Amino acid sequence: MIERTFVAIKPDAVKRKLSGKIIQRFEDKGFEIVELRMLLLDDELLEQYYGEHKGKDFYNDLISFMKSGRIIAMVVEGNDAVKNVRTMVGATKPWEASMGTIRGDYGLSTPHNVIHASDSLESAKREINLFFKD
Ligand code: DGI
Repeated sequence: MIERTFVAIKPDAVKRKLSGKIIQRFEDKGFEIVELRMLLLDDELLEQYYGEHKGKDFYNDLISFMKSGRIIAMVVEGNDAVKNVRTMVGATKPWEASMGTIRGDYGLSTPHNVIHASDSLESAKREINLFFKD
């Protein structure tokens, strides 16, 4: 089924100039980038985005990392996009992510895990609304 999912290239990857390569991987796989914007996140947006992790020991680290530079927010469309994009992204902890996945190939530590992708169709809808309200 054709779906849309939300993807964010995180500040570490933007700073390391990996954005082009990452976008290329989605296009090479056959996905369509249907929305794209570069932005600096503020506390209000981050609280809505990562609110589910509030109170966890890594939360403050995660928030300051996500504010440390610009991100690239994208809507990616294609066959079973939520599941297939998560497979391309790999495990949350990049040292556990398989080689050949984006985190496996480009990441080494948390919170610097290169990329975010929605984990369900409901999260995708919520995150797309959050980042592409207009
Ligand atoms: O959907 P994911 O990004 O794979 O994972 P998530 O939604 O559970 O967590 C969001 C981000 O929070 C994740 O990309 C990195 C960070 N995080 C999650 N679990 C841990 C973590 N950071 C640390 N340091 N330790 C964790 O256990």
